[in-house]
This record gives sequence, structure tokens and C-alpha cells, in this order.
Amino acid sequence: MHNKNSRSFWLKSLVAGAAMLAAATSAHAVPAGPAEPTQWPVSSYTLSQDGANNGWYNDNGNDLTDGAYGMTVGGGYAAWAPYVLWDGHSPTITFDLGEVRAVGSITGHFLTYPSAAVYLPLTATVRFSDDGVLYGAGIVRGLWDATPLVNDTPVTLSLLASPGQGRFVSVTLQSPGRWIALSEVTLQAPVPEPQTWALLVAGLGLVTTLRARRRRGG
Ligand SMILES: [Ca+2]
Ligand SMILES: [Ca+2]
Repeated sequence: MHNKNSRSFWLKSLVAGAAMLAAATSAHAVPAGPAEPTQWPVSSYTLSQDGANNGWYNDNGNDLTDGAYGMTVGGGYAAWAPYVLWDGHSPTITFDLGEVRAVGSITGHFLTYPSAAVYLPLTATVRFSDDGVLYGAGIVRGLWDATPLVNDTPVTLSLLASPGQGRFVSVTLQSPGRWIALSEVTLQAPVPEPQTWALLVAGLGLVTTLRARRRRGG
């Protein structure tokens, strides 16, 4: 293992890490578009509250992951179809990511329509599980910010207060007392910060130094 090739590998890794750090630093300094976090594909999801009982427009099976969101509903009941609605219930939606994933953020796309008693959930509680049976402690995020709600207005909310990981991710939305209208939920991978790249580069440098010392020490 202590040969020229492995040394070359570490040197190359260090150079690559430094290049990534430079890129991250420059991206940080120059206001560019926000980095697009990796969105995890969802294998399937289940709802604890059946929309057939608790909503005018229930779930067609993939309403929450079909990529369609942000619709306004205008004047017609039919326009609510892309939404899943609950009245006075706090639904739990459980997503199966197919394998254990690190999740840095969860985004929910809602609609507000206060004159029709469609509000936003008060809190989101997220739990992670590797097996779909045993779940970790709930991570609670408050969602109510006292901003007056506006009729027929799509609202995007961040639902996860701190990162976690698991194959199964359950999201419980606390009812505001009347309706919640939800069109889409996405789960994203954590985005490495420039500080993380600096740590990576420092770590690689340390490894390289230790290997060089071990080589010299015989
Ligand atoms: Ca959708
Ligand atoms: Ca629907």
C-alpha cells in the first residue's frame, strides 16, 4: 500500500479537495443561483387519514409526489383535485425512500384560502425510521408565523427543523382546526457547507501527512 501510486492518489485527492474548496468559496462569495439540493425519489407513501373521509378531494395515489404543485384553484371545486385536503384532522404522511437516506430538508407545498377556511398546519413533526417500525424522536418545527393568509395563494413551507436519516420518514401536520390543502412534498439531501469542504481538505491533508510519516518511520 505504501507505494508511489497510493501517494499519488492522496495528492490527487488533496488537489481535488482544494479545487472543490475554491469552487465552494467562490460560489459563496459570488451571489449565484442557490445550489440545487438532491431531491430523493419517493418509492411510495401512505396517509394515516383517508382523504375520502376527511377531504373533498382525496389522494389519487401520487398527488403528493407527482411533481405538480403551486396551482391556484380559481372559482371551481374541480380545480382542487391536485390537492389532498383534511378538515380538522392532523394527518401523518409516511414516505418510503427505498433505502436509508440522509435528509437535510423537507418542503411542503400548500394552498391558503382563509375565506374557505383553508389554513396552514400549526406544526410539522418529522420522525425517521430505518425499518418502518421503530421511529426516532419527533423533530418539531413551528409553521405558524402570524402573517395574514391570502385567498387562493400557494405557500411553500420548510417542514424539517434539523437533519436526520432513515428509509422511512413520517411527517405529521398539526391541524389548524379546519382545512389543510397540500399538493406536494419533497425530501432533499443535506447540502455541504463550505466549512464542510474545508474540513474534508484538512482531513485529507492530515491523512497524507500521517502516511508520509509512517513511510519515513519504516
Ligand atoms: Ca402534486
Ligand atoms: Ca387530490
